[in-house]
Amino acid sequence: MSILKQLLELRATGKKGIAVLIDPDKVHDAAQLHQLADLAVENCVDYFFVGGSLITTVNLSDVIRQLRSRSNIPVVLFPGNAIQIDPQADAILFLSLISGRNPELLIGQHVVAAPIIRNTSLEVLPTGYLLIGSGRITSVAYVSNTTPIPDDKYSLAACTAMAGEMLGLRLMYLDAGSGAETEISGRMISAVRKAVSVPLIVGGGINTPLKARQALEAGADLIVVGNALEKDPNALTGMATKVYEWNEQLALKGK
Ligand code: 1GP
Repeated sequence: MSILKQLLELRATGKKGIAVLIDPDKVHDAAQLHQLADLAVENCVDYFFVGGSLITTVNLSDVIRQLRSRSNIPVVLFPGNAIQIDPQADAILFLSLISGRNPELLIGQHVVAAPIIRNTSLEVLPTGYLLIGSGRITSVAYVSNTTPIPDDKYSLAACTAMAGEMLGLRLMYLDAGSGAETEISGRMISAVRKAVSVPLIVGGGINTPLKARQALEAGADLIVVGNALEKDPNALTGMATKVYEWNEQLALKGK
């Protein structure tokens, strides 16, 4: 089944998913990656997202190869720019940074990337990417040269997502940025959830089981966890358990 179909199924059934974000710059050695991959398998993680706002190393390809050698979890590219394309991955988030007004990240990089992607078998996932303010300037806000939507401007985020859906984007990704001080509030997630029917991905600053649960309750279909695992890979279990419990409860209700 294509990844888009899997995400649409989450949306349609009310089930939830979890993705682990791996920033190649934060990978120090193969052992660290293997540990994370093994934990991801144990915790039934749905996807690996691989990428970063700025990658200064040349190990993207190697990271994907290592993940592949260790698990069957699909690898989805989460690129900060057009050079972060690797044909070994399963899919690519074809991100349009619709919360910003930087033409390079609305269409410019896409023009560069399109012919390269066309020559691969990567599944293309057209995704509206919305950066939400989180207290301090994150790397992604700085590198993308865009102003995040203020965290209390619910209607602005909702209308942005709505416009993205009308433009044909198939997924929405609400992101506070990696390592955000504050995760996206439940009120913000639910405002966007009500505004669009496409699957909703939420990430940035989710680092405890409680925050994971709150994002799910507010309407995230898929949560993304990265920074917390760079500090403590075992933190994955508590957050993945919330996703598992949600899906179990849903299955019980259906019986
Ligand atoms: C960042 O949404 C991802 O783009 C994940 O954020 O690294 O803070 O978990 P964290």
